[in-house]
Amino acid sequence: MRTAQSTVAAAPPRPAAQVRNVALVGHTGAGKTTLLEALVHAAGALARPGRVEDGTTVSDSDELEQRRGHSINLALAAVEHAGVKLNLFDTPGSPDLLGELRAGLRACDAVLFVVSAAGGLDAVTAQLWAECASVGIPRAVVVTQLDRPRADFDEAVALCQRVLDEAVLPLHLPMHDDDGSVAGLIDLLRESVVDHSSGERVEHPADPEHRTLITSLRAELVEAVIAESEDETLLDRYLEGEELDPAVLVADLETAVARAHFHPALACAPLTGVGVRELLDLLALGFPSPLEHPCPPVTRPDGSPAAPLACDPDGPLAAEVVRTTTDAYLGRVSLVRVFSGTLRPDAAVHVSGHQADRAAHDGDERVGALSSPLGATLRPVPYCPAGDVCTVVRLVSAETGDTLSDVDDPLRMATWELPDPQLPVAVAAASPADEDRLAAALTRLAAEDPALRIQRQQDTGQQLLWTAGSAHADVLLDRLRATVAVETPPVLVAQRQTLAGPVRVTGRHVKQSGGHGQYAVVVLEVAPGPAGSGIVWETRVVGGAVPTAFHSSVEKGVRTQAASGVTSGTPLTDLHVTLVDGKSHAVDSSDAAFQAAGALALREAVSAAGTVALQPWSQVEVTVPTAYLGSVLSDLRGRHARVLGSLPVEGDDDLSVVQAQLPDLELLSYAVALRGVSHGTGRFRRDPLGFEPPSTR
Ligand SMILES: Nc1nc2c(ncn2[C@@H]2O[C@H](COP(=O)(O)OP(=O)(O)O)[C@@H](O)[C@H]2O)c(=O)[nH]1
Ligand SMILES: [Mg+2]
Repeated sequence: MRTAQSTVAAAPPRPAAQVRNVALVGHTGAGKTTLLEALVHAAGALARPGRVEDGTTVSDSDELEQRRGHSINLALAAVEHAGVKLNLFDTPGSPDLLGELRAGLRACDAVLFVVSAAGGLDAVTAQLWAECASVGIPRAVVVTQLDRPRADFDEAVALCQRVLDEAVLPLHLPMHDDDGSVAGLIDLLRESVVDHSSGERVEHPADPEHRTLITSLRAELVEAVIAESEDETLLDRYLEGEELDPAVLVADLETAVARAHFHPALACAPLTGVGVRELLDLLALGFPSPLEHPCPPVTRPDGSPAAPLACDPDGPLAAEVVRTTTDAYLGRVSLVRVFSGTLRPDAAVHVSGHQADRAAHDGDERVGALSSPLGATLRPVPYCPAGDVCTVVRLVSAETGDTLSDVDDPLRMATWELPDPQLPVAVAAASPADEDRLAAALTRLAAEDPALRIQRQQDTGQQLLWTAGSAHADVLLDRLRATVAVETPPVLVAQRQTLAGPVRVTGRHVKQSGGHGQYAVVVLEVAPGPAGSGIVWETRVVGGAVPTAFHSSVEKGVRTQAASGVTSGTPLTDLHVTLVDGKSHAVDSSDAAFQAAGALALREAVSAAGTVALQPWSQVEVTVPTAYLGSVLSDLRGRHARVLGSLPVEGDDDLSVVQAQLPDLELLSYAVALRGVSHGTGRFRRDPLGFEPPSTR
């Protein structure tokens, strides 16, 4: 269902100086989608704002989002304000949907942190802020939902200063009516009041009663803003009491934001319209343009060096696919950020890129029409210059994360980093008739979502989706089920056996009838080996009882039998096997006979000594804010883990790394557990350790 109702055609493409790419981030429920809707409406691109509850917003255009009542995809709304093109990215708040968020961060030049005045800050948002800070992405804060009963702007700003950065400073203060409802804003820089109490937006100079409120806050703000000014005399002049031109202050504000030294905080109540216009102004006039954002590094598709790029519409083409969707009518729709050069409709482009364990791309294609999206509504544009974002139809091979470049000047951008997905979900076609459709649907999912890894598990034969968490898994399963009937059997872990104890056994392959080459006798000593040792082979035959030529035949017979298992098809491992003796026949011995004798001997060993079931274990490295270290450790102990140690991350005391070993069975849902005990902030990676008997737990 298409609900986004654009009232205007797409704005013409603008040079990079007049483009702003901004991602809205914040936890689920903070109010991002509602705020974006108000911005789009205020910018004149919507006749009437939609509501999240009704599934009518621009950014929650997907049926799944409408059903769930919150965003799961990266969405883009492109609008115009004050002669500037604003590409506004709405991101999902769940830490499980980090893949969509990362793509949004890649495509934007600045981030707007959306904080609910009634909700507080979550750990994931704080973590994300720190991450943006470490790479110097310009940031601002908007305190939204001011109309809520327990909304407290001052408290929200104080929290941001404490948790995010003390350089978060308000540009406005909310102004309340006698009944406590938000009536408007006090603009600290301009020393004016924006009054909505009449139902219209009316601006007038601040009254004396507001002046006292303004004075001290304004001083701090102005000093922070002009500290970055090119004009070094400004601060002195200000301190000497000179009135500074608000236009000069706004220009310096942009510099201060762009350098990521200062983070303006705005007040907003999108449902009443308060603060919406001011936010649009800040985005258009106070946020940095793509010209101030260094291009991601590029290489040739083979990894050899290429000249660094600048945001230049006449430079070589370098654009990146940040989102891929499939439309019933249009086919594949790719959302593309152009970093250098100009993308034109129907142009031939080189597509290159690769994700871990996916096919590498390196070929030429032709792009179809270009559009500037407003949610699901695609509005045609004639071209897309460096710094801008557009959607492209008809790219067949391009996947999320791939680079588009000139055919004669192929380039590849290093793609953005994503943590390894760690929550496995098994999927199977509900009927044989669905199998082909499932394979096609999985290929499509993989192309759309770099946060997903698809694996056919050799041992168990299961088709696994490795997802970032339960919310991600739910979204993927919903998508699959839209086209194919799938079941989700429990995820199995690989099983192994080893011998219960050492034995000495004989394998006799002696056939009187059946012709040549049927005589082989081997004596083996078979003993369980240490965990993870696999099958260790040794020969200690004296006096040529088994001719050297057949030693490897025996070994092969043993290894093949171990791999296919003896009882219930469970493979055997961690065995030390020694060939100690045997018999051969000058004419009737053969490679095949000695293989058969080796296999027989192993079967003998199993029936004589019995077996022990083994479980796979893995080594995990958990990275978590030190504040949650205690809960993570106690949770690990509850999972029979061997905790090897924990250390602060070098250069960042707020983060700790835990090394532990635990059974794979306990790891099946560890992604979900870690999410819980670390409030969404923990990450882990795993390396297989081998198989161990249950008693070692
Ligand atoms: N009263 C009020 N409710 C809001 C406001 N902003 C969002 N909401 C509601 O809060 C819920 C979450 O909002 P949404 O925009 O989906 O948040 P998101 O998850 O950050 O995109 C929805 O039910 C919204 O209707 C606001 O400013 N005032
Ligand atoms: Mg949302």
